[in-house]
Amino acid sequence: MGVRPLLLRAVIVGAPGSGKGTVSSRAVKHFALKHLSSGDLLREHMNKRTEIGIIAKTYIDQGRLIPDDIITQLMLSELKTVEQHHLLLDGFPRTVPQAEALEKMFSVNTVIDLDVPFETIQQRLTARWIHPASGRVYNLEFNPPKVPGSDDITGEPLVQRDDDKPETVMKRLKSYEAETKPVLEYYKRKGVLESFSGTETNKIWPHVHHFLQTKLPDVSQKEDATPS
Ligand code: G5P
Ligand code: MG
Repeated sequence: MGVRPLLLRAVIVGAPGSGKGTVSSRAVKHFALKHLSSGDLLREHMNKRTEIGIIAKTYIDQGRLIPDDIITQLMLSELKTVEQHHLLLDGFPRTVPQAEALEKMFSVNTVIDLDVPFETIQQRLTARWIHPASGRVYNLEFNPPKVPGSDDITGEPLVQRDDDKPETVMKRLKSYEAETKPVLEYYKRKGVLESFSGTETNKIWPHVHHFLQTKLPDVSQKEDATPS
């Protein structure tokens, strides 16, 4: 048997609205990795009104986490289809039991923690618009669509997420404190946690880019690490 190359098993962690999706979409433009977002996957199920989607909606609309067994089963079965690739997981794991279940499948070797103050986040989420089919994310101030209300690539209408209402955002932030902060401790003890602090993704991204370059070659044609 030959020696298997080390596959990147990365997780991006951060409070709701900290920029996980934005940073991930930049990372996939520069590095040959698969991005898997638990939130995007759940929203896909909700749009298709699958059994999981119907259950998920009752939790997401209240700003609560989906029960560990449901989300773990969903994500682990999805991960089996992309096992051979370098991976960037976004939004999973979000509790210590989820992290422990993931570790039974493979060992996470890189954790990118986006440390953004809560006040900054609350402002951002009310200005967020998304293209549901692709998961593309816009922000009216930060990265507005070229045509107001329309997706840049398909021209389809953009929508706001139901869970971006101010009272639901507060609940999501509380759940992050209580349930996801311990995941950071878990990965810190494992020695794989790298934290990036700041209030602007454009300032955080070059550091994340530099860090990822120590793990994988940049396969983009671009000279710099600025967003496109
Ligand atoms: P999600 O979908 O994983 P969250 O709450 O973790 O949801 P969210 O809201 O998707 O995370 P993000 O990906 O961290 O945020 O941030 P983003 O979308 O990139 O950026 C947020 C906004 O800010 C965008 O409009 C962006 O354009 C803008 N922005 C970015 N950078 C800047 C900047 O520098 N300046 C400005 N002005 N704007 C900026 O999960 C949703 C729900 O699914 C369930 C839970 O109920 C969860 O609440 N769920 C799970 N439940 C249990 N276990 C799991 N593992 C689960 N995963 C999902
Ligand atoms: Mg996201």
